[in-house]
Amino acid sequence: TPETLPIPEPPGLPLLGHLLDLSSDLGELVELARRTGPIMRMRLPGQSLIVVTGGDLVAELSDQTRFRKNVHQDLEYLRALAGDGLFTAYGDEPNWRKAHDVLLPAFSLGAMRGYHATMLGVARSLTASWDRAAAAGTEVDVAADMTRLTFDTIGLCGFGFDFDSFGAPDPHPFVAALARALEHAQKHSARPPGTGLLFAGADRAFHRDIAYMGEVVDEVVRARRASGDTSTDDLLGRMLHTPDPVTGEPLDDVNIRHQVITFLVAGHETTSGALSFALYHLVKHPEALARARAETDALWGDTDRPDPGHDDVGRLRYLRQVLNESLRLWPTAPAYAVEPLEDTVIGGRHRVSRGETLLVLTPGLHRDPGWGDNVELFDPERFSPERESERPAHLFKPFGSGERACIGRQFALHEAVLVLGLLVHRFRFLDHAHYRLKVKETLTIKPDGFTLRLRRRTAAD
Ligand code: MNH
Repeated sequence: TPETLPIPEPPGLPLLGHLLDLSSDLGELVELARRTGPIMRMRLPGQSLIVVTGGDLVAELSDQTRFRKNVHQDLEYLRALAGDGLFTAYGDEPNWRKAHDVLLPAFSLGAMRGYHATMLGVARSLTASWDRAAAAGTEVDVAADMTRLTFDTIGLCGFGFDFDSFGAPDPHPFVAALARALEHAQKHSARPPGTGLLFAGADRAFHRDIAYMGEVVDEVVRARRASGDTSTDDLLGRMLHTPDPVTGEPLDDVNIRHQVITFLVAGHETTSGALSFALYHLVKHPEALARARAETDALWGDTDRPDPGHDDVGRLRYLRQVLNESLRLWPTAPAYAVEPLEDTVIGGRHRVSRGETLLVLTPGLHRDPGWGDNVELFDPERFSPERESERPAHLFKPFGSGERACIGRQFALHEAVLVLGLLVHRFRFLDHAHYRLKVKETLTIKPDGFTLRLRRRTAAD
């Protein structure tokens, strides 16, 4: 057996262990990892977890013959909401494989052709709303509007359901219930031990919200069944009418409810945050913005109402680099966890046990020295084709890893690049408040309080 060394552990408190570190600010946790090393052990009341940020270690953890996704305590808690849906399913739960096989074709690169027109329609609701803000001289709350956009997009592309977030002043009650439930789940993970009773009221509200969301989803499913529509063009149609190749059966109704909620959760916050951070970086880096804008001008000239086709999105290469670089610095789902299939040694010297949580903290990984010296610098050139081919594998994991990686990746990228293209082509962004980045953490991250004023571009600028 090789010599093994204990995993470094930052100083913690006697009873709370590292609870305060883990529930504090993400930037501080990344900084703690930077000081402590590529791997560190954190202790929580009743459990411990290992935080990994080193590129070599993450490459090792990406070996699916030795590691698989770990459903840790926070994900476990989300199962109240998303059950055995794709994101929260255990590795050996039969419904994971079944739903994965049924849904994977709906997320292939080719499938984006089918969603493009719907995505464009929602993007136009956003630009119309921003046109009004530009004309009135009012500011827009970037993250709030990106959330309206991504929610409506996944609602329509996934289930033919229109939340109409740009039409109504208040969010749809479903959106409000979901936001409350996610906030509750987030707070839950930071509760000190033994304080459960204090939260009884909040727990009841959480379960009320979940019950309400279940009813809304069940009604959408009932309406689709009653309509006699058996097409498989959207996610719901696929789930209702595609037999699983192995069992020959479609997904059951409870599982479909869990999947719909999963897609609504997973499909909007992360993409909305990614769009918001990308706009933030563009606003703060005029040379990158100019280059992105030139790229859209080359495609769409100075037409007032460009009509981007599906293939145009693939041509916005620089904007795609901007988005990647933005996801490097601020990966909006900032961690994923794996567990060893058997007791093993990692990095040639640290013993880890079967089933133990190994949390990959991606903002830390994305600052590994393998990225070069200036890891804090926003530089979309890191994602130019030449530089990408030189980079070691496994240093960039905004979408997780392996078979449990993000199924919605192409969907998110198509939607985000399309929208960024339309926005930089149409508007000048005025950083009226000299915004200083403040990251808001829910289960995902986004820029907090980022507002812009807008001006429509004219043919001359
Ligand atoms: Mn997504 C899993 C990040 C957009 C649906 N997503 C993951 C994981 C990460 C992630 C990281 C892996 C989590 C884990 O290992 O525990 N997702 C993102 C980011 C964006 C994103 C950064 C946008 C940018 N995701 C989307 C969109 C959808 C979606 C859009 C749906 C339309 N994601 C999922 C689902 C899973 C997932 C479903 C779980 C997949 C599985 O385990 O089979």
